[in-house]
Amino acid sequence: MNSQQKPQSGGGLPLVQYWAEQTLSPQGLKLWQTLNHKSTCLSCAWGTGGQKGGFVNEAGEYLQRCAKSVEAIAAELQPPIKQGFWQQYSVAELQKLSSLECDRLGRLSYPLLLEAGQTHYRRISWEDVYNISDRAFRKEGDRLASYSSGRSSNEAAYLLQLFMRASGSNNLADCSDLCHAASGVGLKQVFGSGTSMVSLESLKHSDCVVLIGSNAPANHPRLMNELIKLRDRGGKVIIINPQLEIGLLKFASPAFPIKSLLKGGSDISTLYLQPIPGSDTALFVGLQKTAIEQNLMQLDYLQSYTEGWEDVVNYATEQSWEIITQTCGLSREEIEEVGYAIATSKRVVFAWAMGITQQANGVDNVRSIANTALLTGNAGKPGAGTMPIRGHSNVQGVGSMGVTVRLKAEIKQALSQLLGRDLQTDRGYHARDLIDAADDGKIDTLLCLGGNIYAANPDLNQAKSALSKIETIFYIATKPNLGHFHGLAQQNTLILPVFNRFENPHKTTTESGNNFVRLNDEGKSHLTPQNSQLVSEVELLTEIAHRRHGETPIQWRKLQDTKYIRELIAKTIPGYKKIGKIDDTQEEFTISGRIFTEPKFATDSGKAKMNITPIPNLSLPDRTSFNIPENCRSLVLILGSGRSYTQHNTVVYRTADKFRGMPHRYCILMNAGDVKEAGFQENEKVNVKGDAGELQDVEIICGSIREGVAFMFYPEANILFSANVDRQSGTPAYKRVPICIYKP
Ligand SMILES: Nc1nc2c(c(=O)[nH]1)N[C@H]1C(S)=C(S)[C@@H](COP(=O)(O)OP(=O)(O)OC[C@H]3O[C@@H](n4cnc5c(=O)[nH]c(N)nc54)[C@H](O)[C@@H]3O)O[C@H]1N2
Ligand SMILES: Nc1nc2c(c(=O)[nH]1)N[C@H]1C(S)=C(S)[C@@H](COP(=O)(O)OP(=O)(O)OC[C@H]3O[C@@H](n4cnc5c(=O)[nH]c(N)nc54)[C@H](O)[C@@H]3O)O[C@H]1N2
Ligand code: SF4
Ligand SMILES: [Mo]
Repeated sequence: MNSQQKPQSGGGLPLVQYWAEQTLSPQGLKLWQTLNHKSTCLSCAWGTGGQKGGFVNEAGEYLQRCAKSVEAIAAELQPPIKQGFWQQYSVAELQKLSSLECDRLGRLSYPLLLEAGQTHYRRISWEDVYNISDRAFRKEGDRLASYSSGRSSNEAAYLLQLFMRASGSNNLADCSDLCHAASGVGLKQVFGSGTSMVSLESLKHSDCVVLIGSNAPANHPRLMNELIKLRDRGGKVIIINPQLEIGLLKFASPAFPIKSLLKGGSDISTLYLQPIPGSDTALFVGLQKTAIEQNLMQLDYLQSYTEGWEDVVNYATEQSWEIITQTCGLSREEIEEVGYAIATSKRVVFAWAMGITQQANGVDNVRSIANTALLTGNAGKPGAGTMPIRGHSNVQGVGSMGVTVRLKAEIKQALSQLLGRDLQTDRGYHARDLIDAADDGKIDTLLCLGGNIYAANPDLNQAKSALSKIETIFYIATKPNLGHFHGLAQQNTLILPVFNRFENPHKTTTESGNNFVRLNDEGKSHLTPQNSQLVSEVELLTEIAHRRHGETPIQWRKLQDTKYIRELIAKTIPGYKKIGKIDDTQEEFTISGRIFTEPKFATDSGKAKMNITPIPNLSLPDRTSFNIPENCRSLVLILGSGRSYTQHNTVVYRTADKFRGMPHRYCILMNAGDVKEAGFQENEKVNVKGDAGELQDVEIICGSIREGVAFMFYPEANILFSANVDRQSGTPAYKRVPICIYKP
């Protein structure tokens, strides 16, 4: 694919084609039924769907389902993996499969066990599973751990943490540790609440959105409708991203068919800045400096509603423009233009995703955005505020339920009472620490509620070897993934098949990124008792807990009726009171205490707490530290690893990314100037080396990316690097990885 063939807008035809292919396929009818099922979309946390039907967003607007949603459902509607498959293929053979091939095997349909010394997974009964779990969880609490992903329900997540805490463990690692942890930590420090303060309704009143480090056209497609509407009402969209993502320039949304057809899409960005990766704090200090120098800072607001603002103002004043511009690689004029646009808008929403959080200074990045919002009076009023754009469809709910190593004091107290024991919450392994702890032989048992802890982590070889030191690993999943074949335990690896969200035999709930709780109806699976033995996550977790802890202090089996779990949630989780009655009222609701429409925040004093955010000192190793052969063409680059619209995290659905013109998974997107200057050519195959590994035959693709920067797909790229980790949040710096490309 050459650059002329790349689409001229995001969204549009490639996605419509996909809709058509899927919905007209033999499973098309079931797909339509599922799209209309009253449950939230499986894919991202924008939260489309729920009680009003599959196509409705939180504001009750229709036509809000995107192709990603179809893709996720289509994958779940696959037939069960063929009888005899597990006897036929050894693990060594299964390890050769790609992510896409793993997913295409079909649905998992009965429990599987791989024992030490065996070459094949084999079918076992649920009774065998519970016997193994009973032994595995009778260990010291510190040596037990869980990992979870954001597709499970609030109810399953609540049970997971209750069971782990009842077993004496605070090792509740979660995919959010690799994702938005920096947002939670940073926002909590500033506002006393770690989630978005903006509701979808509030977003509709904004006159300026600053979208930072997010590829929303691919990853949160229905957010684009809000940006299109904002532009239509004369508002501004300011993009901050080292890569020119085509869908951020122009986006063709099916919700606006006329514009899509006649104009090839709607204009999105008003201003687009391409900073050096990892430098956003410098840019935001520059935006603050602009507001201060141009007398646009909201002094009355700062004095009335914030603390610590003097330090922040002094810091921004003292930093020279030279330091700021050198660090972020943008000119003073560019920064001032954007700073002026923000400071003169009336209601600004600051929204961000992984470009901000997956950095060695992720928490500082988040706080520098919050400081900028406060300095311009843009927090705590309708249409304005800070809005982390969350990833997995229920990742935020999983965190709200207490699946975290940083348990809120109020939840801790309520849970201690419920469990009749003191909870250990001082220590706990988040996702990165868990891999290191396992590597040090400190973990005996790991329970994975979904996800792919192996492929989501940096340094795949380390992840593999660390997991192999754990005695027993339980993978609760709907479909096979790379982790099931590479992340093998020392003694017993179990894969346990469960119903997905739209199949559960009971009601469940989920929480969107904008704090809206949805109710999901009971459903039915296309897998029948004749060809499968699925259980619900809730049934599985309650049974494991019952076998381990009996009936005291909790009657675990009673919780198989999820209504009782919701009653416990209502009693113990802040802001969730309404969930206790949701079965009767059917009323979906916004969690209380999180959306700030007045400048009174959730801190002790009610004021926002501002602190300086140091400008990072960024550097890159030179080529000698990569130990590559001398006298070959080479170039050191900053790699950002992320996703294509045709994958969902570690699960690849299709190989090409048409929007970026990347025809397959082993491509490296580079700036054409860099390619030329270092003596390479587009489509040439090169070696890519990081501090932990190397990939060969990676094809160079030229794209709209800042000089000195490259982009590759994860999880393939995770073999390359070990990643710096943000000290404050534990998030790996997946977006600023030093690499060297060379031609041996
Ligand atoms: N189709 C699809 N949708 C998804 C997912 C998926 O895998 N596929 N995953 C879901 C999940 S779990 C998540 S967390 C979200 C992720 O959603 P995003 O965060 O939008 O996705 P990423 O691809 O990780 O990259 C985000 C953007 O950050 C930019 N970036 C890189 N470095 C920097 C930097 O230093 N500064 C700035 N300002 N920008 C930078 C990249 O160019 C890229 O455009 O998507 C969710 N939705
Ligand atoms: N280099 C690099 N690495 C990254 C990132 C990056 O940008 N760059 N992003 C990071 C981010 S943001 C995230 S969130 C993580 C993602 O990390 P994870 O959440 O660990 O990974 P996923 O690929 O989303 O997990 C998918 C698996 O979940 C299982 N699953 C799906 N639905 C269900 C269900 O209903 N129940 C259960 N029990 N299982 C289910 C399926 O088996 C599927 O294979 O990766 C991180 N890793
Ligand atoms: S925007 Fe997100 S929640 Fe909405 S339909 Fe698409 S994937 Fe689902
Ligand atoms: Mo994520």
